[in-house]
Amino acid sequence: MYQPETAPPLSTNVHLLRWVKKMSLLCKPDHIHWVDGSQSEYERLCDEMVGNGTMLRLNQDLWPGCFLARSDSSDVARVEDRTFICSASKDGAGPTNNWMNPFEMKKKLRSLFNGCMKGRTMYVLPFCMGPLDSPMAQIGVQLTDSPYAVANMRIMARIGQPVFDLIDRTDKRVVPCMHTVGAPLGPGEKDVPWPCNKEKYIAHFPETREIWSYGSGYGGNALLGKKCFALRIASAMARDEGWMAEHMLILGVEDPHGHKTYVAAAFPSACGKTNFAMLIPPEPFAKAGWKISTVGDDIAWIKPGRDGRLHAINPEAGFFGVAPGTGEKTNPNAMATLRKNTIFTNVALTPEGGVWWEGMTDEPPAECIDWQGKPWTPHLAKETGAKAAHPNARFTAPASQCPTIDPDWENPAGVPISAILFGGRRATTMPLVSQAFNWTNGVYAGATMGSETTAAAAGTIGKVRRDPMAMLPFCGYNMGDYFRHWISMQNNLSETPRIFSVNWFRKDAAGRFLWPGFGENMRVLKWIVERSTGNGMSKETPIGWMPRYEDIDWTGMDFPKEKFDELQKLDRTAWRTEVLSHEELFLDLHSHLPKELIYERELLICRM
Ligand code: SAT
Ligand code: MN
Repeated sequence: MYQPETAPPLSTNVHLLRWVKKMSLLCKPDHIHWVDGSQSEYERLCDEMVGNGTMLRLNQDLWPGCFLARSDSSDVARVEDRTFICSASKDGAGPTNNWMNPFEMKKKLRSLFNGCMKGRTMYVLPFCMGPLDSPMAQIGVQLTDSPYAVANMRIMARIGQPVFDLIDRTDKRVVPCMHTVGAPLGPGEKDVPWPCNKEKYIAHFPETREIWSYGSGYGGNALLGKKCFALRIASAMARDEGWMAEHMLILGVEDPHGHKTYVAAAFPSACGKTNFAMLIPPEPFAKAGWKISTVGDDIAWIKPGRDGRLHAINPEAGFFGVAPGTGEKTNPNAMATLRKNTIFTNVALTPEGGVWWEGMTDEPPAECIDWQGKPWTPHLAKETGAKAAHPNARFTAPASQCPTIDPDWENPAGVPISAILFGGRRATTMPLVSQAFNWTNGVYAGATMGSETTAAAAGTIGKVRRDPMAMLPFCGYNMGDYFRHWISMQNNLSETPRIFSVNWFRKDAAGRFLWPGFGENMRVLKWIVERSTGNGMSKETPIGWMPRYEDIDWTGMDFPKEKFDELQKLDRTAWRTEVLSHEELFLDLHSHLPKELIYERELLICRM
């Protein structure tokens, strides 16, 4: 008779106990471990992973509490073509999602999960998205055979005994999350450092609020609280309950009078959300008293408050940031955040037992071990183009370690949002900044957002695709209904945030970036805050309100007007193509598209 070895459960909830029993009979792990979330448990898990080669302990004098994990070279990013929204009807998932009939998918998964944890430990990992005491928080329990996922989730979410207690004490609904790397071990079989399976399924059941993930141990495929729960499942919950789950950072802007304005911004994966959330104002701004604080860098849950405004929490407790490109010059706050207690994945290892990645320092180390464990030198890089770190290499670091973390980042009521930004990575067409005429016009801007693809997802890089609200890979239901939900949010508000489009990535004819970005984005942010609080100047254009040259604070920066004009230029030929590609998205979504957006498009064409 199959009988896993198990310590006493840490919860008394009968539904939970029954489910864990049922799932263990399916997955057949050798052991069951109830995760208490303690430091000693974390250390034991890390020791075990160091023991079997999943992680390396970094030089503890240089990188206290830090580890390096190297994934299998086939398991390095989210797999969008293996991600499924299994709603009852195909129409419910809509044309932008992969769909499979939920019964068929369950059947498939039940056969894949049968015995999938043999020779391994099944961790019962309770997690809370959002501060434990927040009415906006949501609970999940992830059953996983990946200790790496458990360790990362401990940084990314509130986990362990306090969450079991919450489950026992309240009747809050729990989202069941099944996860396996899909690599059972035969008796006596030796494990590999990064077990995973060629076959992958990241399946979501929005009606029954379930997640099943098979075959991958990486990032959003495996840390199920993040994209799977906090975006795909939560977006469906939010639609039903009148709130919003968005792929947005949240930051605070404090002006020299001490007045604080909170801004949420949607950018696709690997387009600089973390850098923007931790922005350091240019010297003259800092001197004058402008301060930026960080609430979150990836996900925002937003809800109308009793005051008729939108309030947002960050459901996460850590940052799962892109390492390459992060350095003292580009993001010193992120560098300070990841100095200790951080798990690095797929970065390079230096001879002193530290980490390195492209863009961390100007000078690469003379030699290091690359993300796949092979020797790497700058010379080799020059000859073969080999990267020391994988382009989607990540750091998992506690948000509490961020020097600019906002004092209200764990406020259970969230922070009030005054402005929403939509931004893509676009070499052409899109200006540095413009403001939508009103809420519906802003929803149109977000809905038609485009961006060049990045290494955050497996597949082609650098191709412009429509990525509505940066939610294309993360919306758990029909995108047309999602737009309708956005428009209807206005009905429950007495004051809507102002909506802006930004693009830090426009290039000139020679392919050079027109805008330096990073700290200088503060100048754009200042204009945005002024516009949102009612006293900023601008001019009207066919695509929205735009700052004139003199409306931007150029103190301490030599940026000629001609260059600004090029950056803000409305190229009519390019916009013609742009509007046609809006049409393509709209054709795909036609049966669910709100009328408002069709009218917005007509108006835009008339203005052009
Ligand atoms: O791997 S994740 O999905 O968590 C990161 C991202 O793509 O934004
Ligand atoms: Mn993201």
